[in-house]
Amino acid sequence: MRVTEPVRRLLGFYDGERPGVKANLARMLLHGRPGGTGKLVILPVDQGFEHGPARSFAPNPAAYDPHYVFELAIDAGLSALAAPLGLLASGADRFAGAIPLILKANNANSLAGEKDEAITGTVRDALELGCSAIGYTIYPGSDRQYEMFEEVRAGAAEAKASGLAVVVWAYPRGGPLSKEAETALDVVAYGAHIAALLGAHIIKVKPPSEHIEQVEARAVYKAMDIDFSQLRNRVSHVVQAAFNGRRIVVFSGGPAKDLKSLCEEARAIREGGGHGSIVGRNSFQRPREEALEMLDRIIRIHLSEDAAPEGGR
Ligand code: FBP
Repeated sequence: MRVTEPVRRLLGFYDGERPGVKANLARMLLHGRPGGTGKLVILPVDQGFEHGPARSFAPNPAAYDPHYVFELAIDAGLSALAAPLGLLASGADRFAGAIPLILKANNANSLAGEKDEAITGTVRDALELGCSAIGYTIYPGSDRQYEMFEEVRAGAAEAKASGLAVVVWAYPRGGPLSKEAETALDVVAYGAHIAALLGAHIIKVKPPSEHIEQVEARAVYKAMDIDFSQLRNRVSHVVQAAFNGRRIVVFSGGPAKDLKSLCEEARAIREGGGHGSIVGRNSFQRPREEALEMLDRIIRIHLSEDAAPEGGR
């Protein structure tokens, strides 16, 4: 596919970045059904690591098979598949060239008390697997946040020097942050901004709630009369926090929800200027045909091909 204007514009935001990195960003931005529009729809499958196999795959046992998730991402026409080393390694050869890959290179597990991340993949692994990008989670606010920032800085520097794009899952949690605070608007925007400052090309966040956690931030939102009543306004605010839209921001799907809620969320992401969706559990926990239909709806929304209102299924 030719490099389209929306993709050229996005690549232009990464002033001074290495050509190899830009080529890999373009590879994802030009792939699949969203290809060329400046939007990304990505399948992340690291929940087996993060939450455990049964919690992740028992609702749709076919998804225990890594080849199933490769095929789901390919058949849905997605932009990329993001997963830890072992999962990618099990399909990277058979599906070589069929879908851009993002190596999720650090992982937590829910057997531990405080969530923390171990480095589980290297830049060399990503290159050997033919990945376009490497991805890291950060937990701003956690007791280990500063070490995590240093790990990501080091990993990102090596990735960029090797021509790989860098994706950061910006998930504030731990330390003094309550569950409610993890998705507070000011906290999500703060996490996205930290990810941008750490050098992320693509930033993944959870859709922000109306809650404002920090007292000091609450005063500013009030004084500046920032409208955060609707999800689309909150999405705009987070995109603004990511260098005023100069970094690609995608929003995660979260635990299982109905199609209507997913579509409403995708529409708010589009209206707020978000660059797309990264939907894991809601994709691979549904039976394949239902997942394909759901992903088709989400893609059509991001591509503004969703003229008819949702039927409420
Ligand atoms: P989901 O769409 O399943 O929420 O996937 C997005 C994701 O970021 C995964 O990559 C990750 O495993 C998971 O969310 C983490 O979720 P949580 O923060 O709730 O543990």
